[in-house]
Amino acid sequence: DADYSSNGHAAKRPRIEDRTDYSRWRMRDDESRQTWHYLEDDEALKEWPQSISDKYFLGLPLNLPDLPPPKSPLDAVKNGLDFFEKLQQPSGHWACEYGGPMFLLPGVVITWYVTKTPIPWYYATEIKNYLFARAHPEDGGWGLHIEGESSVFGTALNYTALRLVGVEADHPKMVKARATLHKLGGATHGPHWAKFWLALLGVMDWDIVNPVPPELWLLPDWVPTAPWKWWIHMRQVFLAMSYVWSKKWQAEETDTIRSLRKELFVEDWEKINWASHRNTINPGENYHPKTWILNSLNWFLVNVWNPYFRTNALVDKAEAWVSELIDMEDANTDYSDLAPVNGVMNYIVCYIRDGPGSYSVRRHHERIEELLWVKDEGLLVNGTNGVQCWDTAFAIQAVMDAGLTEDPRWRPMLMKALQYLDNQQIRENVPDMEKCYRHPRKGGWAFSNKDQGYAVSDCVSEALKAVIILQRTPGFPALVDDRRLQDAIDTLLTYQNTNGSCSSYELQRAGPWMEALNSAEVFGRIMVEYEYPECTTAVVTALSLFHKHWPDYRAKEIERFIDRAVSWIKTAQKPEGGWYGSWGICFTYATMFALESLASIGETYENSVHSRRGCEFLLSKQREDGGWSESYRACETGEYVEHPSGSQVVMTAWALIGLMKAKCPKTEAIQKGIKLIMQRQQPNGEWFQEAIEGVFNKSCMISYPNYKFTFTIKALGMFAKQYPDEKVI
Ligand code: LAN
Repeated sequence: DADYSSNGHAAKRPRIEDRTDYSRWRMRDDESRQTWHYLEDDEALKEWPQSISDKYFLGLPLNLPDLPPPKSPLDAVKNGLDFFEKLQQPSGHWACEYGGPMFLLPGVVITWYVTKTPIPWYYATEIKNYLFARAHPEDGGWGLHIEGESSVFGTALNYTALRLVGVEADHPKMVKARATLHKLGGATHGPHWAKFWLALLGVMDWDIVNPVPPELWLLPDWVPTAPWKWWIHMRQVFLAMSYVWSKKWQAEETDTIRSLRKELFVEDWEKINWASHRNTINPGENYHPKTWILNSLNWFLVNVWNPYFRTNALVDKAEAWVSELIDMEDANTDYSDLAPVNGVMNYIVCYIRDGPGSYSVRRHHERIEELLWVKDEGLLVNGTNGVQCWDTAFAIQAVMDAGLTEDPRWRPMLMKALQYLDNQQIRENVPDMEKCYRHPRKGGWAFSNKDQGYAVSDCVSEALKAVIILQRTPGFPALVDDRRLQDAIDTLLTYQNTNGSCSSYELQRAGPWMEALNSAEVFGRIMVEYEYPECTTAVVTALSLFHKHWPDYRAKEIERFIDRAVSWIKTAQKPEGGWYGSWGICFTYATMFALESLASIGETYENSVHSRRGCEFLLSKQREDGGWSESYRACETGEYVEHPSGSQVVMTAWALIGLMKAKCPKTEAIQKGIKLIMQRQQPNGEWFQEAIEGVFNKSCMISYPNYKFTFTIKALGMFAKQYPDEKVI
């Protein structure tokens, strides 16, 4: 084979077909570890039939009967639940695709390639199909996320991924993508992370990569810029990246790599002055330009530090400490790691350090399987190892909001969901948590599952609410006992920043000035924890609910926490009346939460200016057809922007929930929105996927496919409860 190098490169180019046989794919739910399997053997097909949810994820026909047409919002809720129930997994959680970002799949493919991991033909085939399906319809390139414009980051990396899985350079779609890449300046115009991946692959020289010195981890903890104070995603990515950068490690050269050197650049590869392109970037994707401070620091590192001060002894010491922190991250997550970026980079570190065949490499390999997702368009890489605890908590709460938790019809589904959350509670803090700078997590829940094991303020809160709601419903056992609920509260109480707000994984450890060191170029607000109305509200409502049922446990602290948190929410309101959202798009999402926070202390439309202004803001954005449709652009610009494709059910549900929480008296407006959600429901109870719902780091969008069930059902259910006499058909 042409791609076998002289000494036998194992990453032999996989066979690549038109498509796989979709009736052969299955998703296994092993206590919420989700892996996709392609059954090539006909016997296995019989033993392991495709489930309805498999078919749904794959876009195969479900042939479900039509349900009785809803006569009221509550009927619509029941039809919705009827469908959604079918997607529940054996372990009790809900699964889904978690795509959107377009820089994760190339990371996985490059990691497989440089570690000489064979890529099965059915992966290769469906990766090709996914990337072709997601190429920009006009220019054939790829952007930062599925709805974004083509960029060098997206195009250079996804083009590379396609070549590594075996697509030929002269394929018409590749020719088109290459033309777009060249028009954008070629791979030299990519951001830092693109340069890192391509240097690792040996398509670029390491001189083009701005420094990622592991020595930074040797700074004493009191230094204001010490990496332990960074947002956890940044510091974990930086950690693994710094090890690889320090080693200047490169993959073994192959024909494909040699060929990529000709394909990805506008200039002659041999003539490129790599160092001169360290700061070159396509202006269209320079979302957060590097500051003069960072540029000066980089200059200093390259010209003074590296040649004169970076002694071998120092490098060894830094690499050893970084390596130890990586081991702690791997151990604390059993190699799942925080997210797919540091996950694959830790994999590479283990490969370089421990060698092929080592336990760490094999375990990383297994864990990567949990990131892959197969859908009608092909195979993609999810943003996390799932959305299990998060979606399950919202599913339970939606049933509660509709007043259906006591209905025996939904008991088996809810029981399984409760058992799932019971199994997934994190029971202990990580060992040596101070040493590896981890926040307390005992009693908490992660966004995905316990294996990953990172408690997040709002994930703990939403799961805790769901558990309390069910355990206080007649007919449900108290699986999570009081002590464990108190553990969750103890952890939640550690999440308040000095100004009363809550962040995501940790407290704010440094101020936003740290953004001066943001070297990623394509993301904003990544260097430290910020204050989030979404997370703050989740914690407030969880504490209130707990306090109602256990009024004696740490009562004073809980009351003070809530007080300070809601005061902060008020200060975060924008002059237009809305709140900026960091994890969902955008003002609609955060305003829903903020209005709920206010309502939790009795502040609603009638008695609070904040609540009223929030409602008026939402009402001013309602469209003719009764729906809402904010665009992801709002996250980038900080201004409300309409989505060109019209009203969206998820966003409409968010706005309605906010209005109903605030007891907004404009019933007609609410009714109109409810009507839109009902009209969009299909005869089998489902809603179709519309525009992307979620966001992170201001510029990158991410899909939450289950929101079209959980939030629509919640909105309809709340309406049914608040206006029991309104029919709306
Ligand atoms: C997530 C997903 C969940 C999300 C919520 C719980 C919804 C939020 O309220 C708090 C933050 C959190 C946990 C979150 C943080 C950033 C994540 C992990 C993601 C958006 C999913 C993917 C993203 C991660 C950073 C992707 C990797 C990219 C890097 C820039 C490192």
